[in-house]
Amino acid sequence: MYFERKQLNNDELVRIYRNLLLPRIIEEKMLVLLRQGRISKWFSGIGQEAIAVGATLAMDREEWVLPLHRNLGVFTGRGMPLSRLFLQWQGSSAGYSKGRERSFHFGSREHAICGMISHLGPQLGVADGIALAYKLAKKSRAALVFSGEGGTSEGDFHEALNVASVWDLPVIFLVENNGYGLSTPVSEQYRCESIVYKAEGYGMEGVRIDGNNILTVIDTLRGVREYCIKYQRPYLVECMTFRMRGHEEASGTKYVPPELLEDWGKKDPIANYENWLRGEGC
Ligand SMILES: Cc1ncc(C[n+]2csc(CCOP(=O)(O)OP(=O)(O)O)c2C)c(N)n1
Ligand SMILES: [Mg+2]
Repeated sequence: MYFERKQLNNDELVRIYRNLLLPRIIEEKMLVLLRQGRISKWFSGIGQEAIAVGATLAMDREEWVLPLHRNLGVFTGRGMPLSRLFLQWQGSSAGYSKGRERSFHFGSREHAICGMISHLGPQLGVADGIALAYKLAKKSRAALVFSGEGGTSEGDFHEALNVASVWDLPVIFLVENNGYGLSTPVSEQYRCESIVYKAEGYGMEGVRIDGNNILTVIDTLRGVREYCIKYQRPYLVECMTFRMRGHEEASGTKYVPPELLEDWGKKDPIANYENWLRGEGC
């Protein structure tokens, strides 16, 4: 994996590393709590952390982000207190959704995070609405919304891209392409070579990047954000990665060819960045 530090100094590189590591450490704790029966469900983002963390770091702190079920790095990236996050996952009334749910279906106005509902797709249109509000108020802001590659087969995805393009909305559609939507591999999900082509179909710019390279994600999203604000246009970013664990912890990975897990294991976003940082003397 090739890292380019560009204008980043050592302190900034280390700050990025801490941000990248935090969701991994939390997840490792959650997997223990799950086996102890202290939480009931967990969607793992292990191996995909560079996307949520990098994209969140690239946005302005006040800009709305609309994450999904694997994007713990958005919540930690916005500095949500860990005590309340842990209460949330344990279904406590002191959690963000007041004990009504124990997973990732929650947000926080204070942190400009718009919580998802369980259905895949609706938040894409909500992001259009947020971007429209920014545009009407002439604010130099963009909205960032996540989708899995599976979610791009939903009707909502196509409607949201089309409206964003026709109405010139400053919204970033970030597609996390992790190879599987539940047990459905990409080859059975769609037949275009890249999801960027779906953006082109709606007259929108797009780019495919290595989603496991934290510096690539940050640099790309910073540039894309500036583009969306300056030109008042939407943009699609397809981040290539892999789902290293089951869809959720109860479902396993029996249907995933082991060699894929082995290959992608070598592309781990944290191990690779850490090795590079050591070489840089950070
Ligand atoms: C409209 C809708 N259909 C099906 C589901 C059930 N479901 C939840 S997550 C998921 C897989 C989504 O795959 P993808 O979009 O690739 O995201 P990933 O889980 O890989 O991050 C499915 C089928 C749902 N929540 N909503
Ligand atoms: Mg997927």
